[in-house]
Amino acid sequence: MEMRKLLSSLILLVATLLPARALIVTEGRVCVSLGGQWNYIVDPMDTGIFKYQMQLQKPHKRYFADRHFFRDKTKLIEYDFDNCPTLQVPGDWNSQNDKLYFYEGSVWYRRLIDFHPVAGRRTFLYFGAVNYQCMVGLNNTILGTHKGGFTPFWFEVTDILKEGENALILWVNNSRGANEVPTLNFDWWNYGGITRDVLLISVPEVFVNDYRITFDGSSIGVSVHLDGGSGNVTVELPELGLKKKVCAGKDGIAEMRFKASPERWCPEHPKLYDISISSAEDHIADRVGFRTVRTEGDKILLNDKAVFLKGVAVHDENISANPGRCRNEQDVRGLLETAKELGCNFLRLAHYPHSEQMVRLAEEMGFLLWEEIPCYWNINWASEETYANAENQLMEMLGRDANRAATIIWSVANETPRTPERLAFLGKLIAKIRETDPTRLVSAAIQKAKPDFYHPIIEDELLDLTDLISFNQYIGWYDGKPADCDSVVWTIPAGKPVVISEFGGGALYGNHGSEDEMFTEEYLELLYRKNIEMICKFPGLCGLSPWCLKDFRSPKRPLVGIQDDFNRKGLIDEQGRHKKAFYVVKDFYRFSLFL
Ligand code: GCB
Repeated sequence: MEMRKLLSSLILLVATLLPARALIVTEGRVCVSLGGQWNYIVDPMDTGIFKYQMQLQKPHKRYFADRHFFRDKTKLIEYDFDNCPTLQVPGDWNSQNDKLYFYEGSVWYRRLIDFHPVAGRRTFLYFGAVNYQCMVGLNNTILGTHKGGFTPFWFEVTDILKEGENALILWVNNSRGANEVPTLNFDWWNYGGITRDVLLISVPEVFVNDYRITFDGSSIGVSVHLDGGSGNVTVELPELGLKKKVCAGKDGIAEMRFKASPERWCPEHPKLYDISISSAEDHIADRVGFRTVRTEGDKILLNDKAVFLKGVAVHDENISANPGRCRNEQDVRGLLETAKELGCNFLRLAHYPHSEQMVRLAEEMGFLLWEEIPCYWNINWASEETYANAENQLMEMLGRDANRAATIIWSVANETPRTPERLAFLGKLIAKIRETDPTRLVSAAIQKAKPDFYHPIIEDELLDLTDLISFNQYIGWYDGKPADCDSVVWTIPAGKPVVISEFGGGALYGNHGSEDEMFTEEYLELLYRKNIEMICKFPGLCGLSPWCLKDFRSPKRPLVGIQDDFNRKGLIDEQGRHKKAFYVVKDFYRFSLFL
């Protein structure tokens, strides 16, 4: 079998064996961050994988075998981690070394860990995200592999870590692939590397690894999962005066329900309560909000009241804070503060799962969230492997953010073609969400049907399966001129809430000129005025997320002097400077003009 295929089936196998449960990272966890400077080796020819005759060898034995092996026993004399440069982890490689700006391929990372085992404790190695796929080795053992660049995964390493020095080695590869999720073609920077936190988590033999909390309007349900055994579990919500002790069954699950009428979480009042969960030896704590969300006809009801989603779409990139992917809370805070200034109560976290820090901080600051996986444009709908990968990414996102009140929408796809294969694929993902999490709304950003320009039609079988009618449209940019917004007549299905998941255009900050000239701030300002006027007439309109908050890097945008590798559809530029269009949206949100 061809080497890539073998590697990819190995990766898939491990991915499907990952536990369905999340490993919740929250207060009370004893964590050591492995962040910092990691040695790295760029390996564009995958020398660590192939023998010189390109046959598959036992995966990466030489590379996972510590520096001593490296130095003394291999012929790979060129590959010496000890004298290699370093990269900051978390952090993508493209923004840390000019030579890696466009790099898509393999990089080896090594981090030496000084470890002292404690009797009776288990240790997990946790990765917030690694883009796109990786193989992880500790000392001489391959722990496993992971695919999908935006969701967390972990390995138990209790029996592998040893007293003293340990070598953690990762093979990370961000090559795009036709069968991958996302696929070959997408409009954002393919930042590679260990982009989110790496943690060593220490827990007792039997520990609380996951819990799920739900609220139905009159009672709170809590399901706790113990790993490693069973025993009593105590859940307490002190501010609500609630406390219960339940014995977990053999499966480690303890379920309980509390009658309660907590203050509701909502954007104007993002109230969070402390929750504490204890077992005989373990204790974790978290902050949780309580709200209900559902649709009724063409309304979205948050806590039984109609809500209008004043949104904006955001990428996980804040170049004025830090080049490349956001690395920490500081980086995402900047994005959220700008969205607040814009007057938003809603964010579309595009086009892949953002960091847990983003989701948690957004919740504290009172944003409703749309979260999505990168089934973007035209992935391989017919492939079972591609499906398994997409479902795995979906489940990892759902697991990580299951307890976030802010998240009200799971979205499965963006601008995908209307084919039977794609309908079957996305239909299956939607069924999986309904089965795993019936408490939230399901959506997908669709496209208008290829129409007569003046009579766009929203028509897609997928809309029978989603809770919202969400679509992207670019009248005034890819389609016609801003003034055309006055004359197009839309046909949009009735009966469900309509959320415009994208509209917008490009402008270079500071590029002033006539309203007719593309890429000027004046053109974009007019485009926004006209689009908002048009959109506000859509029956059933419940919200919008203009594309997008901030100019973002994209290799698809080379126009010299204007784009220079940035998609210029931000309301602010990459330095944070506000374009005129920002104020159009801000006024619209503040005064609810046209609504
Ligand atoms: C879209 C995509 C988005 C692109 C945007 C654009 O429809 O969903 O990812 O970045 O258009 O700028 O063309």
